[in-house]
Amino acid sequence: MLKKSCLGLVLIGLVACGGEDAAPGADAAMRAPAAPREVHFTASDFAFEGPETIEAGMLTLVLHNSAETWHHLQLVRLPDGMSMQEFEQGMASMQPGTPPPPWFMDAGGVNPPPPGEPARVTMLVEPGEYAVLCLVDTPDKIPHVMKGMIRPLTVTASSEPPAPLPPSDLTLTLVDYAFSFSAPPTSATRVIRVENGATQAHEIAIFRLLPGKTMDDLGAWAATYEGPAPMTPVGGVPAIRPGQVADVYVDLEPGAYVALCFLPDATDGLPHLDHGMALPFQVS
Ligand SMILES: [Cu+2]
Repeated sequence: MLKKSCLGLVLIGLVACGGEDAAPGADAAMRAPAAPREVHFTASDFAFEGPETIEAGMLTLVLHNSAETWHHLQLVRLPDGMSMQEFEQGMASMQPGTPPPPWFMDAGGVNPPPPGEPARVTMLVEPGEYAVLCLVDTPDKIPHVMKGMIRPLTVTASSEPPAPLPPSDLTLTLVDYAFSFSAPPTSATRVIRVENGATQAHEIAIFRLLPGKTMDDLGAWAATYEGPAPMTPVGGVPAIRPGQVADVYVDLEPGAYVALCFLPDATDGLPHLDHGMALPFQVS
């Protein structure tokens, strides 16, 4: 099995405001926007660029990666009253290979994009104080958050209801401990709706195996990170909590893929891929 510690992913009805005094534009102002709003972040070695404050709602988080190193964007919501400084102190005391503490509230984000292209995830983002993190630990097993990839993000309340989730092509349910596709992904699949139906946080990181490479090659590489990786990232959503939903945009050319969850388990701290969340799949 793989020995990798850490890489770490509603529709509101139209509110009618009836009454004879309502101006024609009044209920239009209460309508949900037609489409999610895009919010862009750029990862580099080893920092994030992006907004410090955004408005809550149905958002498409777009992660650009200007580096060759893999990066992702994990949103973690700070508990009420916890400062960013206290959060960072708490993170510093977290031990690899141990269960995450209860105050570490995973809230989705975007898993590593393909080389040279951005990755997109659409999800409902609620108001609150957040930390933006990169927990990827290539190439030296040191999570990028330790190298500076952490920044605060304030999500303010919105006066309008969130846009509905756009249609998806298939659904992927995260359970303890497996990935369950509603239909096999194909090269025509563009949007995968990821639902966490489990009792703890999970993610999906999707990788395409390079031609001729196997899961054994992946396992051997992940143990040391020595030499070129036998796979390339194609996106996904980092840790989402039970009940959370996120739409992942993909561009799947025919080939061999693998879905992985690297999260440490809530009970024994082992990465979930060691509990079985490593699913090879073929795209035709
Ligand atoms: Cu990173």
